[in-house]
Amino acid sequence: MERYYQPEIETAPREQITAWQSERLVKQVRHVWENVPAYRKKMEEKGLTPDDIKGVEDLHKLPFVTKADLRDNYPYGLLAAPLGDCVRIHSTSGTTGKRVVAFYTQHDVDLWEDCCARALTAAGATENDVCQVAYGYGLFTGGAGLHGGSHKVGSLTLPMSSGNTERQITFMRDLGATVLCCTPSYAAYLGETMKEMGLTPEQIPLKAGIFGAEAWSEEMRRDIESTMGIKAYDIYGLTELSGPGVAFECSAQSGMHINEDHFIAEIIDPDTGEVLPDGQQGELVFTSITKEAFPLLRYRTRDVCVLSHEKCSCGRTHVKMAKPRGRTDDMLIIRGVNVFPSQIETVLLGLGYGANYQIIVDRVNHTDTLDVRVEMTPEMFTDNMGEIARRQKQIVEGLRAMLGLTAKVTLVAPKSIVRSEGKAVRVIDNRRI
Ligand code: DLL
Repeated sequence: MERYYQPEIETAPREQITAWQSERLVKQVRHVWENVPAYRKKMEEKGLTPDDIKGVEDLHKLPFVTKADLRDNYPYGLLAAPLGDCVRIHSTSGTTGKRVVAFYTQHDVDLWEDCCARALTAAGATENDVCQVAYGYGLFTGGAGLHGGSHKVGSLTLPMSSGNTERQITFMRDLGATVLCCTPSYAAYLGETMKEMGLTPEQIPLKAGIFGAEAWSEEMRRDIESTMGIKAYDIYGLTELSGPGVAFECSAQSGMHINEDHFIAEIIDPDTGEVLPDGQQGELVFTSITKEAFPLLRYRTRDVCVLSHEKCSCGRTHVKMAKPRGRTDDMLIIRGVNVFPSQIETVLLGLGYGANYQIIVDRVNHTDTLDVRVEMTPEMFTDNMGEIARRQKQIVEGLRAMLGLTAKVTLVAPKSIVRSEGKAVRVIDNRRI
């Protein structure tokens, strides 16, 4: 039977959800207008006052907020609550430019943890579970978010943080951890290490995993599920909106329910800014309607995704987002062709490789080059040159069918590509240097 953390909210009828959203949006617009001069200025530039926003139907009138706005107003410029009311800061893991700093009141932390508790409950966690949190703790939101959610559910929480892989496995076995929270790439690494230690899925106490913070494919899900003998659920979020738990997967494992009582989602055409209908792919835009300290109106996430309002078998009524394909800023343009790293991953996993690969893009004689380095699995490892050449050719053909591009593929020995304990970095684009 499906369990919910907050059934009256998670299964509310559409009219109720829209009513909540309208009421909260109106309040939020007034809140930022009164407390954040930068927002007021942006609205004034469009000739808007809070009176122009009477409900969700007026959302499209509001200006977008972009990462550049966050940078320009760093660190306190978009703070909408008195500093004395704020209790927490988190920050993005971004490596370029200034970090984004997000603020939380106690109320914001509470609502965020509720969202994570919904995700954990949807993955089957209860007060009788042992929940191992192997997302990083600190400025990153992964550790803190799932940790708080796990407390709310009442699970016994193991605050492991990421890294120290053998110790993770020892604790998991000694304490009988049943739920694992970490990035999918770290889950794959943990699974690989368990296999090397000779552990079979039956010897691993886990039953579920909650994996997010980076794009991962269905093939990777199947690999992790079979290695650990678990159900692997996706979870989505971003620091700017709170952290993990903006959306999460349910038993249907076919997209993530967006917590619509806290966030209004839109899909827009990234070039024109036009709002697109359900089912069309575009850039995901969120408005946070319950946050006090750091509310964002129409924030452009750069994540490329599709929304669906189709009825879900789990009974939840909140809109679902498909797995993000990647980010508009992750998308590589190689010889004019748009390439998402996730497409390359799909080809590799489909041919039986793991998620240990590297994509190297360069420009030689004014022409883009695409090199893909792929690790052989221990089972397929060989030094037979004929066999290696056959396998490389097979990948080249798979990539050509998927992308319409010819790549140079190099198979490398097992364990030669460095593993990630957090978000994996798989693309090296030398063209920008
Ligand atoms: O990654 C928050 C998080 C922590 C989510 C733990 C899930 C689990 P940031 O570091 O600010 O926050 O990065 C946000 O990561 O805009 C997406 O591009 C990407 N991302 C997050 N979750 C997913 C996912 C956290 N499930 C950025 N699938 C987002 C694909 C994801 N991409």
